[in-house]
Amino acid sequence: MRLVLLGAPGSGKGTQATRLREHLQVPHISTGELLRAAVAAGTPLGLQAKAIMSAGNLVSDEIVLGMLEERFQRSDTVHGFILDGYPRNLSQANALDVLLDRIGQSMDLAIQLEVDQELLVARLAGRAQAEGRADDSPEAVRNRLRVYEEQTAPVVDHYRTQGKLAHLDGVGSLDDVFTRILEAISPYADVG
Ligand code: B4P
Repeated sequence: MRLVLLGAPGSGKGTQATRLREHLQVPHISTGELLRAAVAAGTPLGLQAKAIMSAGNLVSDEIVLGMLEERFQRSDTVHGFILDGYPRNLSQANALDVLLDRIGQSMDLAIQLEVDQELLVARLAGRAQAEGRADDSPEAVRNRLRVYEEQTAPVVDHYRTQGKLAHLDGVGSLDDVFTRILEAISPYADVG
């Protein structure tokens, strides 16, 4: 099945996508991870993205779409995928629809994980201590939450309008949230 995970930074997208990958046996495609890999490898794209990401801003639509198109060319995506961190704005949502249409596919479901702001900040502060990610500093987190509200929140309506949105409570244990996601995707279990 073809799934998009939506939610603010710290809402659990990456965390739950890792579990879903095992369950659905389809690849987990995280644009954040693809970008962090480019930064770590010091590629020209990575050098361009590094400062933008550290400040908590969005990398340009062209760069991210190019990366995604390249990833979709790999044969492991034919039976589906879990997209995490993309689309981040309406222009990316429209570009994704066009891209999928071109390869004869369409999204099955978008899952939105809802978590209140105070808890998001606490989760990201915890990760800052554990992993030291540059964009988990208090200042970058504040900016990422603002960017989410301004640019990414409208993407939720894009999928709601298409009748493809499942809005879920993202608060609770990892197992609780995972169970809610499994319930939401169960009608699509046979989608190849
Ligand atoms: P991402 O990598 O997408 O980072 P994120 O929004 O922080 O989400 P992530 O998946 O990592 O965290 P999660 O909520 O699972 O993006 C990073 C940056 O890359 C962006 O700011 C941007 O610069 C760039 N970028 C990425 N995609 C882009 C795009 N399409 N266009 C332009 N730029 C793009 O987890 C967070 C923490 O919460 C973890 O520590 C986890 O353990 C904890 N947690 C999760 N679930 C929990 C639960 N139920 N209870 C308690 N803790 C929980």
